[in-house]
Amino acid sequence: DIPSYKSLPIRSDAPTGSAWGVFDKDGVRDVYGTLNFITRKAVVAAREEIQTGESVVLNLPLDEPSDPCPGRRPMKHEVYSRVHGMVCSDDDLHLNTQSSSQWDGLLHYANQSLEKYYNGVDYVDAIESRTDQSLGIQALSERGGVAARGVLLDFVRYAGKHSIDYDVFSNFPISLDHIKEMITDQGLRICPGDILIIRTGLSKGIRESDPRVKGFWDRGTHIGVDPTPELIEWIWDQNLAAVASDAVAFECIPASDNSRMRLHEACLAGFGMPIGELFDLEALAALAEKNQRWSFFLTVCPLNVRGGVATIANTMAIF
Ligand code: UVW
Repeated sequence: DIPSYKSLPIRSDAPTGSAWGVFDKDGVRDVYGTLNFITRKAVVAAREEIQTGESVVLNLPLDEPSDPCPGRRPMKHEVYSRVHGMVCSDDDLHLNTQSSSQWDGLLHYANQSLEKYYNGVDYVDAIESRTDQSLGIQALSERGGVAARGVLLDFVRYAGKHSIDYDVFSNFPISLDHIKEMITDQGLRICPGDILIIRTGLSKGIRESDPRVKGFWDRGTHIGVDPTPELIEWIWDQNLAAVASDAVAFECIPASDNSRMRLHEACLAGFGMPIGELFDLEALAALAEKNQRWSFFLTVCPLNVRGGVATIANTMAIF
């Protein structure tokens, strides 16, 4: 009995197209959003995806990209040697959770006019006074982490096949039609509770130290899906648990209508759907191509930080 996008919202105080209240149970306000689509049955079914036993980690090295989004400090790593006077070492990490491969949690982006997060949690309570940490990233650990079926749509492969010439350092918009055609081309089916991953090719540029990675923040144009109303409706109606890509923000910036971050507002604040960004999809794509299979078992073990806004990706795919 999940309402279709056209039936949203179900609460009169909720923004247009939001899922506030959809997953509440017995008067208890939900904090897991679309992760509720990953039922136990869906996890058990997803184990069918494990066939060869090959696994691949989707995290970039934590110090990549070396030039993170402005305002985000790159990771600092210090090693302490001869701790306690023994041949024994510790290390300290100072990092912004969004400077490398990451999952945006539900406290990352609010509905901008209401200044409220998913399910109506208020910005002041969650971030300024810290009196309501219910949507913090710790919630993912409390629910037992994330294990699900993952599907990869490989736009690099698709563009090669269809002779689409695109610049991965521009705001090239990946459209809903592209997505549907990739699903057909790759012989995929999308199931409720799936985590949908789109490879744009940006992680190839980052891994290969493409000089254009430096300064791409100054250019301010970022590849990703074009967040049209039709695309947002499609994402909800697939009952996806989460979306991710190797792009900076999953959505292109600016979008084809010049808007910015509309998908962040719709997914994070509206649906309660985590967004994965800056994933390293190169080894995943190679393995998928070798096996000619673009679905896999996916696990995420998020940082357990009370009231945290995001987490380093800690994501792994198993074929
Ligand atoms: C951008 O950096 C543009 O996106 P996010 O804040 O989600 O990382």
